[in-house]
Amino acid sequence: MTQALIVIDVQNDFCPGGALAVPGGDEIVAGINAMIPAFDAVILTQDWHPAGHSSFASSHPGKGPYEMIDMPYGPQVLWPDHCVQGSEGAQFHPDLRTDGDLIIRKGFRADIDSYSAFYENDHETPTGLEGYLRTRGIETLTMVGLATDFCVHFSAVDAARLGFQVTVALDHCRAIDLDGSLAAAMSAMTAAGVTLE
Ligand code: VGL
Ligand code: ZN
Repeated sequence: MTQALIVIDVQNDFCPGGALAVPGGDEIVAGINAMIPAFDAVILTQDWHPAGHSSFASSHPGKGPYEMIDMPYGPQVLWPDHCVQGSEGAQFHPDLRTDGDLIIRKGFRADIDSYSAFYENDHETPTGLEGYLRTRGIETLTMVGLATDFCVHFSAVDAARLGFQVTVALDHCRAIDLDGSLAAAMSAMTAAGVTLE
């Protein structure tokens, strides 16, 4: 059985001092590095937005970070500017092992956000990760990274719906926890058949 570790968005902007810092985001780096040798494949994702991205509050006059707006594809949280392509904030945490097999970048289209590693937030535009995993014969995924309630959550639910066997290693994740988003994410992952450990 080919087992893959999917390391979600362990980037400077999601760590303390970053633009969209997740509390304790940097605490998971050493543990993730230690997991890597046990896997047949290691895939990292990188949030990778153009300047002026539609998920940034700064792109919507009169709106502030963490407010909601309606996008053509549904409701969207507005974020501080983060993970701008090529910026220091978009780089992986400097201590993270990045010698994995594939780095998949997401959120690069100006008009649509992408939390999931599999589909953009319209839930229908694929990133290509499914095809990569299937053509390598990978059926079992362990997910770790940032943030538990956004990109890890949507990646895990999409992967389970696509038929992968998915475990989220919660000790190796940290959450934003906005208005109950962590509890909602845990319920959604459980309902989708994701193993939480
Ligand atoms: C993320 C908010 C905006 C994440 C990415 O990686 O969870 N959250 N962009
Ligand atoms: Zn983002």
